[in-house]
Amino acid sequence: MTARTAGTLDAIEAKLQAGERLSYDDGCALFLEPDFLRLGMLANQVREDKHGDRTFFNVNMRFEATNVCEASCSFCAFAKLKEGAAGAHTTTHEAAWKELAEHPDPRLTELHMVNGLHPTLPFEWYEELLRGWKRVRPGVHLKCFTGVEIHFFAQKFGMTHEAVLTRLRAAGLGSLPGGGAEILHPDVRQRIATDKANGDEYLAAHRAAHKLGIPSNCTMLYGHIETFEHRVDHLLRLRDLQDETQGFQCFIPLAFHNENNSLRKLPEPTAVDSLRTLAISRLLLDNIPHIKAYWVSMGVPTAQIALRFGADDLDGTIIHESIYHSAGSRAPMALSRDELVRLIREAGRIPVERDTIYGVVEELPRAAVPEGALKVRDRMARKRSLALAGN
Ligand code: V47
Repeated sequence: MTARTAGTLDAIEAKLQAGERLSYDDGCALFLEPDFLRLGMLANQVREDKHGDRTFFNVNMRFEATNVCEASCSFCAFAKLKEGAAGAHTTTHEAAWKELAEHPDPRLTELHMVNGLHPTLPFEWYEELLRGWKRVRPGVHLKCFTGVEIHFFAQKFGMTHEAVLTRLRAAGLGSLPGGGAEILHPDVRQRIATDKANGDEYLAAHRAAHKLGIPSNCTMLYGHIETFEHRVDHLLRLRDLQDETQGFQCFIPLAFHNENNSLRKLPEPTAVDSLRTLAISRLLLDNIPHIKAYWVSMGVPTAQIALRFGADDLDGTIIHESIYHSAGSRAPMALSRDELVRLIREAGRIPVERDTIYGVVEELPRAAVPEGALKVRDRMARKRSLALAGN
Protein backbone atom coordinates (compact mmCIF):
# COMPACT_ATOMS: atom_id res chain seq x y z
CA MET A 1 0.00 0.00 0.00
CA THR A 2 2.76 2.42 0.99
CA ALA A 3 4.70 1.73 -2.20
CA ARG A 4 1.59 2.23 -4.35
CA THR A 5 0.80 5.46 -2.51
CA ALA A 6 4.28 6.85 -2.96
CA GLY A 7 4.06 5.82 -6.61
CA THR A 8 0.83 7.74 -7.17
CA LEU A 9 2.08 10.90 -5.57
CA ASP A 10 5.51 10.60 -7.19
CA ALA A 11 3.91 10.27 -10.62
CA ILE A 12 1.60 13.23 -9.97
CA GLU A 13 4.44 15.35 -8.63
CA ALA A 14 6.50 14.54 -11.72
CA LYS A 15 3.59 15.60 -13.94
CA LEU A 16 3.21 18.87 -12.05
CA GLN A 17 6.93 19.57 -12.30
CA ALA A 18 6.81 18.94 -16.04
CA GLY A 19 3.91 21.43 -16.31
CA GLU A 20 1.54 18.64 -17.40
CA ARG A 21 -2.15 18.85 -16.70
CA LEU A 22 -3.67 16.35 -14.26
CA SER A 23 -6.28 13.98 -15.66
CA TYR A 24 -9.62 12.66 -14.40
CA ASP A 25 -7.85 9.49 -13.21
CA ASP A 26 -5.22 11.56 -11.35
CA GLY A 27 -7.99 13.48 -9.58
CA CYS A 28 -9.74 10.25 -8.54
CA ALA A 29 -6.46 8.74 -7.32
CA LEU A 30 -5.80 11.81 -5.18
CA PHE A 31 -9.14 11.38 -3.42
CA LEU A 32 -7.98 7.90 -2.34
CA GLU A 33 -4.52 9.06 -1.29
CA PRO A 34 -3.93 8.48 2.42
CA ASP A 35 -0.94 10.85 2.66
CA PHE A 36 -3.03 13.98 2.60
CA LEU A 37 -0.23 16.06 4.08
CA ARG A 38 1.95 15.39 1.07
CA LEU A 39 -1.03 16.11 -1.18
CA GLY A 40 -1.40 19.41 0.68
CA MET A 41 2.27 20.19 0.10
CA LEU A 42 1.87 19.66 -3.64
CA ALA A 43 -1.13 22.01 -3.70
CA ASN A 44 0.75 24.48 -1.54
CA GLN A 45 3.60 24.49 -4.03
CA VAL A 46 1.21 25.36 -6.87
CA ARG A 47 -0.35 28.08 -4.73
CA GLU A 48 3.06 29.55 -3.90
CA ASP A 49 4.15 29.42 -7.54
CA LYS A 50 1.07 31.48 -8.42
CA HIS A 51 0.89 33.88 -5.47
CA GLY A 52 3.91 33.44 -3.19
CA ASP A 53 2.79 34.20 0.36
CA ARG A 54 0.19 36.77 -0.69
CA THR A 55 -3.23 35.92 0.72
CA PHE A 56 -6.30 37.86 -0.28
CA PHE A 57 -9.34 39.03 1.64
CA ASN A 58 -11.88 41.80 1.20
CA VAL A 59 -14.21 44.03 3.16
CA ASN A 60 -17.61 42.93 2.00
CA MET A 61 -21.21 42.48 3.07
CA ARG A 62 -23.84 39.87 2.23
CA PHE A 63 -27.39 40.65 1.25
CA GLU A 64 -30.39 38.45 0.49
CA ALA A 65 -33.20 40.41 -1.15
CA THR A 66 -35.60 37.48 -0.90
CA ASN A 67 -35.58 33.92 0.41
CA VAL A 68 -38.85 33.10 -1.36
CA CYS A 69 -37.93 30.45 -3.90
CA GLU A 70 -39.66 28.37 -6.57
CA ALA A 71 -36.96 25.72 -6.35
CA SER A 72 -36.84 23.08 -3.64
CA CYS A 73 -33.19 21.97 -3.37
CA SER A 74 -32.83 19.24 -0.79
CA PHE A 75 -29.68 20.74 0.82
CA CYS A 76 -31.16 24.22 1.29
CA ALA A 77 -32.22 25.55 4.68
CA PHE A 78 -32.48 29.15 3.54
CA ALA A 79 -35.29 29.22 1.00
CA LYS A 80 -38.96 29.39 1.96
CA LEU A 81 -41.16 28.19 -0.81
CA LYS A 82 -43.95 30.76 -0.63
CA GLU A 83 -44.33 34.45 0.22
CA GLY A 84 -46.21 34.57 3.53
CA ALA A 85 -44.73 31.26 4.82
CA ALA A 86 -43.18 31.45 8.29
CA GLY A 87 -39.74 33.05 7.92
CA ALA A 88 -40.29 34.12 4.30
CA HIS A 89 -38.87 37.56 3.63
CA THR A 90 -38.58 39.94 0.71
CA THR A 91 -36.88 43.27 1.24
CA THR A 92 -38.16 46.63 0.12
CA HIS A 93 -35.89 48.72 -2.06
CA GLU A 94 -35.70 51.37 0.63
CA ALA A 95 -34.57 48.88 3.30
CA ALA A 96 -31.94 47.43 0.95
CA TRP A 97 -30.57 50.83 -0.02
CA LYS A 98 -30.52 51.94 3.63
CA GLU A 99 -28.54 48.86 4.66
CA LEU A 100 -25.80 49.71 2.18
CA ALA A 101 -25.92 53.46 2.83
CA GLU A 102 -25.58 52.89 6.58
CA HIS A 103 -22.98 50.14 6.44
CA PRO A 104 -20.55 51.27 9.12
CA ASP A 105 -17.29 50.42 7.36
CA PRO A 106 -15.97 53.13 5.05
CA ARG A 107 -13.59 50.53 3.58
CA LEU A 108 -16.49 48.41 2.21
CA THR A 109 -15.78 47.48 -1.43
CA GLU A 110 -18.26 44.66 -2.20
CA LEU A 111 -21.91 43.76 -1.79
CA HIS A 112 -22.50 40.04 -2.45
CA MET A 113 -26.14 39.14 -3.03
CA VAL A 114 -27.74 35.69 -3.53
CA ASN A 115 -31.54 35.28 -3.64
CA GLY A 116 -34.28 32.73 -3.88
CA LEU A 117 -36.00 32.33 -7.27
CA HIS A 118 -39.00 34.57 -6.56
CA PRO A 119 -42.15 33.71 -8.53
CA THR A 120 -43.60 37.20 -9.01
CA LEU A 121 -41.02 39.99 -8.66
CA PRO A 122 -40.65 41.72 -12.06
CA PHE A 123 -37.24 42.04 -13.71
CA GLU A 124 -37.40 45.83 -13.37
CA TRP A 125 -37.53 45.37 -9.58
CA TYR A 126 -34.01 43.89 -9.61
CA GLU A 127 -32.73 46.56 -11.99
CA GLU A 128 -34.05 49.30 -9.70
CA LEU A 129 -32.50 47.57 -6.66
CA LEU A 130 -29.05 47.73 -8.27
CA ARG A 131 -29.52 51.30 -9.55
CA GLY A 132 -30.45 52.49 -6.05
CA TRP A 133 -27.36 50.86 -4.55
CA LYS A 134 -25.19 52.57 -7.13
CA ARG A 135 -26.83 55.90 -6.21
CA VAL A 136 -26.08 55.53 -2.46
CA ARG A 137 -22.56 54.06 -2.71
CA PRO A 138 -21.28 54.15 -6.28
CA GLY A 139 -17.84 52.80 -5.33
CA VAL A 140 -19.15 49.48 -3.98
CA HIS A 141 -18.88 46.57 -6.45
CA LEU A 142 -22.13 44.63 -6.88
CA LYS A 143 -21.39 40.88 -7.05
CA CYS A 144 -24.96 39.71 -7.46
CA PHE A 145 -27.09 36.83 -8.82
CA THR A 146 -25.80 33.28 -9.28
CA GLY A 147 -25.72 31.59 -12.69
CA VAL A 148 -28.91 29.84 -11.55
CA GLU A 149 -30.66 33.19 -10.97
CA ILE A 150 -29.48 34.50 -14.36
CA HIS A 151 -30.91 31.39 -16.02
CA PHE A 152 -34.16 31.77 -14.04
CA PHE A 153 -34.55 35.40 -15.22
CA ALA A 154 -33.86 34.34 -18.82
CA GLN A 155 -36.59 31.71 -18.71
CA LYS A 156 -39.11 33.73 -16.74
CA PHE A 157 -38.79 36.95 -18.71
CA GLY A 158 -38.21 35.38 -22.12
CA MET A 159 -34.70 36.77 -22.62
CA THR A 160 -31.34 35.28 -23.51
CA HIS A 161 -28.65 35.05 -20.82
CA GLU A 162 -26.82 37.81 -22.71
CA ALA A 163 -29.85 40.13 -22.63
CA VAL A 164 -30.40 39.55 -18.89
CA LEU A 165 -26.76 40.23 -18.12
CA THR A 166 -26.54 43.29 -20.37
CA ARG A 167 -29.51 44.90 -18.64
CA LEU A 168 -28.23 44.05 -15.17
CA ARG A 169 -24.80 45.40 -16.02
CA ALA A 170 -26.39 48.65 -17.24
CA ALA A 171 -28.10 48.84 -13.81
CA GLY A 172 -24.80 48.40 -11.92
CA LEU A 173 -23.92 44.69 -11.83
CA GLY A 174 -20.14 44.13 -11.60
CA SER A 175 -19.71 40.35 -11.45
CA LEU A 176 -21.45 37.06 -10.63
CA PRO A 177 -20.82 35.05 -7.47
CA GLY A 178 -20.17 31.34 -7.86
CA GLY A 179 -23.22 29.93 -6.07
CA GLY A 180 -25.67 27.46 -7.56
CA ALA A 181 -23.12 25.08 -9.10
CA GLU A 182 -23.80 22.37 -6.47
CA ILE A 183 -22.67 19.22 -8.31
CA LEU A 184 -22.91 19.63 -12.08
CA HIS A 185 -23.15 15.91 -12.95
CA PRO A 186 -26.81 15.17 -13.82
CA ASP A 187 -26.97 11.96 -11.74
CA VAL A 188 -26.46 14.00 -8.56
CA ARG A 189 -28.05 17.26 -9.62
CA GLN A 190 -31.32 15.55 -10.54
CA ARG A 191 -31.54 14.22 -6.99
CA ILE A 192 -30.63 17.34 -5.00
CA ALA A 193 -31.64 20.24 -7.26
CA THR A 194 -34.38 19.09 -9.58
CA ASP A 195 -36.21 22.28 -10.40
CA LYS A 196 -33.62 24.89 -11.27
CA ALA A 197 -30.90 25.37 -13.91
CA ASN A 198 -29.19 22.10 -14.77
CA GLY A 199 -25.40 21.86 -14.97
CA ASP A 200 -25.17 22.90 -18.61
CA GLU A 201 -27.50 25.84 -18.02
CA TYR A 202 -25.41 27.01 -15.04
CA LEU A 203 -22.31 26.87 -17.22
CA ALA A 204 -24.11 28.59 -20.11
CA ALA A 205 -25.00 31.55 -17.89
CA HIS A 206 -21.34 31.90 -16.84
CA ARG A 207 -20.17 31.49 -20.44
CA ALA A 208 -22.49 34.34 -21.47
CA ALA A 209 -21.18 36.52 -18.63
CA HIS A 210 -17.56 35.85 -19.57
CA LYS A 211 -18.21 36.60 -23.23
CA LEU A 212 -19.61 40.00 -22.19
CA GLY A 213 -16.52 40.64 -20.08
CA ILE A 214 -18.35 40.10 -16.77
CA PRO A 215 -16.11 38.05 -14.46
CA SER A 216 -17.52 35.39 -12.17
CA ASN A 217 -16.63 32.85 -9.52
CA CYS A 218 -17.53 29.17 -9.37
CA THR A 219 -18.25 26.75 -6.54
CA MET A 220 -18.83 23.09 -5.68
CA LEU A 221 -21.12 21.92 -2.89
CA TYR A 222 -19.45 18.74 -1.60
CA GLY A 223 -19.92 16.20 1.16
CA HIS A 224 -23.53 15.05 0.65
CA ILE A 225 -24.66 12.28 -1.75
CA GLU A 226 -21.98 12.71 -4.41
CA THR A 227 -18.98 10.41 -4.96
CA PHE A 228 -15.35 11.48 -5.40
CA GLU A 229 -15.76 10.77 -9.11
CA HIS A 230 -18.59 13.32 -9.27
CA ARG A 231 -16.34 15.90 -7.61
CA VAL A 232 -13.56 15.32 -10.14
CA ASP A 233 -16.06 15.43 -13.00
CA HIS A 234 -17.41 18.72 -11.62
CA LEU A 235 -13.96 20.29 -11.40
CA LEU A 236 -13.10 19.25 -14.94
CA ARG A 237 -16.34 20.74 -16.32
CA LEU A 238 -15.34 24.05 -14.72
CA ARG A 239 -11.80 23.71 -16.08
CA ASP A 240 -13.15 23.10 -19.60
CA LEU A 241 -15.26 26.26 -19.52
CA GLN A 242 -12.33 28.24 -18.17
CA ASP A 243 -10.16 27.02 -21.08
CA GLU A 244 -12.78 28.50 -23.37
CA THR A 245 -13.45 31.85 -21.65
CA GLN A 246 -10.88 32.63 -18.91
CA GLY A 247 -13.68 34.41 -17.04
CA PHE A 248 -13.57 32.60 -13.69
CA GLN A 249 -11.55 34.47 -11.09
CA CYS A 250 -11.91 32.13 -8.17
CA PHE A 251 -13.15 28.68 -7.19
CA ILE A 252 -14.79 28.11 -3.81
CA PRO A 253 -15.38 24.60 -2.44
CA LEU A 254 -18.48 24.69 -0.21
CA ALA A 255 -18.77 22.14 2.61
CA PHE A 256 -22.27 20.72 3.03
CA HIS A 257 -24.10 21.70 6.25
CA ASN A 258 -26.83 19.39 7.41
CA GLU A 259 -29.24 21.29 9.68
CA ASN A 260 -32.82 22.24 8.76
CA ASN A 261 -32.82 20.61 5.34
CA SER A 262 -33.99 17.30 3.88
CA LEU A 263 -30.47 15.85 3.83
CA ARG A 264 -30.13 16.26 7.59
CA LYS A 265 -29.44 12.56 8.16
CA LEU A 266 -26.15 12.81 6.25
CA PRO A 267 -22.96 13.51 8.18
CA GLU A 268 -21.09 16.69 7.29
CA PRO A 269 -17.67 16.52 5.64
CA THR A 270 -14.73 16.36 8.04
CA ALA A 271 -11.85 18.85 8.17
CA VAL A 272 -9.58 16.36 6.38
CA ASP A 273 -12.12 15.94 3.59
CA SER A 274 -12.37 19.72 3.25
CA LEU A 275 -8.60 20.19 3.13
CA ARG A 276 -8.17 17.31 0.69
CA THR A 277 -10.94 18.64 -1.58
CA LEU A 278 -9.47 22.10 -1.57
CA ALA A 279 -5.96 20.79 -2.32
CA ILE A 280 -7.21 18.65 -5.22
CA SER A 281 -9.15 21.63 -6.57
CA ARG A 282 -5.94 23.67 -6.58
CA LEU A 283 -4.14 20.90 -8.46
CA LEU A 284 -6.86 20.22 -11.05
CA LEU A 285 -7.96 23.81 -11.70
CA ASP A 286 -4.65 24.93 -13.14
CA ASN A 287 -6.35 27.69 -15.15
CA ILE A 288 -8.35 29.38 -12.34
CA PRO A 289 -6.22 31.97 -10.58
CA HIS A 290 -7.63 31.87 -7.04
CA ILE A 291 -8.93 29.23 -4.62
CA LYS A 292 -10.94 30.51 -1.70
CA ALA A 293 -11.17 28.95 1.76
CA TYR A 294 -14.60 30.32 2.64
CA TRP A 295 -14.42 30.53 6.43
CA VAL A 296 -18.22 30.47 6.90
CA SER A 297 -18.47 27.09 5.20
CA MET A 298 -15.18 25.46 6.30
CA GLY A 299 -15.11 26.97 9.76
CA VAL A 300 -12.45 29.50 10.72
CA PRO A 301 -9.78 27.05 12.03
CA THR A 302 -9.91 24.80 8.95
CA ALA A 303 -9.96 27.79 6.60
CA GLN A 304 -6.81 29.10 8.25
CA ILE A 305 -5.02 25.77 7.80
CA ALA A 306 -6.28 25.68 4.19
CA LEU A 307 -3.97 28.63 3.53
CA ARG A 308 -1.22 25.96 3.50
CA PHE A 309 -3.29 23.47 1.43
CA GLY A 310 -3.72 25.49 -1.75
CA ALA A 311 -5.98 28.39 -0.78
CA ASP A 312 -4.86 31.97 -1.36
CA ASP A 313 -8.08 33.77 -0.35
CA LEU A 314 -10.24 33.83 2.78
CA ASP A 315 -13.28 35.78 1.43
CA GLY A 316 -14.25 38.75 3.58
CA THR A 317 -15.64 40.36 6.67
CA ILE A 318 -19.24 39.50 5.62
CA ILE A 319 -21.11 41.03 8.66
CA HIS A 320 -24.25 38.94 8.23
CA GLU A 321 -24.73 35.60 6.46
CA SER A 322 -27.92 33.52 6.20
CA ILE A 323 -27.44 30.49 3.94
CA TYR A 324 -24.90 28.66 6.12
CA HIS A 325 -26.19 29.90 9.44
CA SER A 326 -29.69 28.58 8.56
CA ALA A 327 -28.04 25.20 7.86
CA GLY A 328 -26.18 25.07 11.17
CA SER A 329 -22.85 26.85 10.59
CA ARG A 330 -21.19 27.61 13.93
CA ALA A 331 -18.83 30.13 12.31
CA PRO A 332 -19.20 33.69 13.56
CA MET A 333 -21.53 36.05 11.65
CA ALA A 334 -18.66 38.38 10.85
CA LEU A 335 -14.90 38.68 11.14
CA SER A 336 -13.28 42.07 11.52
CA ARG A 337 -10.59 43.17 9.10
CA ASP A 338 -8.08 42.87 11.98
CA GLU A 339 -9.17 39.28 12.65
CA LEU A 340 -8.73 38.31 9.00
CA VAL A 341 -5.29 39.95 8.95
CA ARG A 342 -4.32 38.07 12.09
CA LEU A 343 -5.49 34.69 10.71
CA ILE A 344 -3.43 35.24 7.57
CA ARG A 345 -0.35 36.46 9.41
CA GLU A 346 -0.37 33.57 11.86
CA ALA A 347 -0.42 31.19 8.90
CA GLY A 348 2.87 32.82 7.89
CA ARG A 349 1.34 34.63 4.93
CA ILE A 350 1.14 38.23 3.69
CA PRO A 351 -2.35 39.79 4.00
CA VAL A 352 -3.53 41.59 0.87
CA GLU A 353 -6.82 43.46 1.00
CA ARG A 354 -8.35 43.23 -2.46
CA ASP A 355 -11.40 44.45 -4.28
CA THR A 356 -13.79 42.00 -5.98
CA ILE A 357 -11.76 41.75 -9.16
CA TYR A 358 -8.48 41.24 -7.30
CA GLY A 359 -7.24 44.81 -7.55
CA VAL A 360 -5.01 45.50 -4.52
CA VAL A 361 -6.55 47.87 -1.97
CA GLU A 362 -3.70 47.49 0.52
CA GLU A 363 -0.86 45.04 0.95
CA LEU A 364 0.08 44.71 4.61
CA PRO A 365 3.44 43.69 5.99
CA ARG A 366 3.85 40.09 7.08
CA ALA A 367 4.22 39.48 10.82
CA ALA A 368 7.83 39.47 12.02
CA VAL A 369 7.00 36.43 14.15
CA PRO A 370 3.58 34.76 14.37
CA GLU A 371 1.33 36.83 16.63
CA GLY A 372 0.48 33.74 18.70
CA ALA A 373 4.18 33.39 19.46
CA LEU A 374 4.32 37.05 20.48
CA LYS A 375 1.62 36.42 23.03
CA VAL A 376 3.51 33.45 24.46
CA ARG A 377 6.67 35.58 24.60
CA ASP A 378 4.75 38.36 26.37
CA ARG A 379 3.35 35.89 28.88
CA MET A 380 6.82 34.50 29.62
CA ALA A 381 8.28 38.01 29.98
CA ARG A 382 5.48 38.91 32.38
CA LYS A 383 6.11 35.76 34.44
CA ARG A 384 9.84 36.53 34.60
CA SER A 385 9.28 40.12 35.76
CA LEU A 386 6.76 38.96 38.36
CA ALA A 387 9.30 36.42 39.59
CA LEU A 388 11.99 39.12 39.73
CA ALA A 389 9.63 41.37 41.68
CA GLY A 390 9.26 38.49 44.16
CA ASN A 391 5.56 37.75 43.39
O1 V47 B 1 -25.46 28.32 -4.03
C1 V47 B 1 -26.74 26.20 0.18
C2 V47 B 1 -24.56 26.60 -1.07
C3 V47 B 1 -24.20 28.62 -2.03
C4 V47 B 1 -26.07 24.83 1.70
O2 V47 B 1 -18.68 33.69 -5.26
C5 V47 B 1 -24.97 25.23 0.93
O3 V47 B 1 -17.28 34.56 -3.86
C6 V47 B 1 -23.61 23.94 2.23
O4 V47 B 1 -22.06 30.47 -3.48
N1 V47 B 1 -24.63 23.49 2.99
C7 V47 B 1 -24.18 30.13 -1.76
N2 V47 B 1 -23.75 24.79 1.19
C8 V47 B 1 -22.82 30.60 -1.25
C9 V47 B 1 -21.85 30.88 -2.38
C10 V47 B 1 -20.62 31.65 -2.14
C11 V47 B 1 -20.10 31.77 -0.87
C12 V47 B 1 -18.95 32.53 -0.68
C13 V47 B 1 -18.35 33.19 -1.72
C14 V47 B 1 -18.88 33.07 -3.00
C15 V47 B 1 -18.25 33.82 -4.12
C16 V47 B 1 -20.02 32.30 -3.22
O5 V47 B 1 -24.19 27.92 -0.81
C17 V47 B 1 -25.40 28.07 -2.70
C18 V47 B 1 -25.25 26.59 -2.42
O6 V47 B 1 -24.38 26.00 -3.33
N3 V47 B 1 -25.43 26.05 -0.01
N4 V47 B 1 -27.14 25.45 1.22
C19 V47 B 1 -25.86 23.90 2.76
N5 V47 B 1 -26.87 23.42 3.50
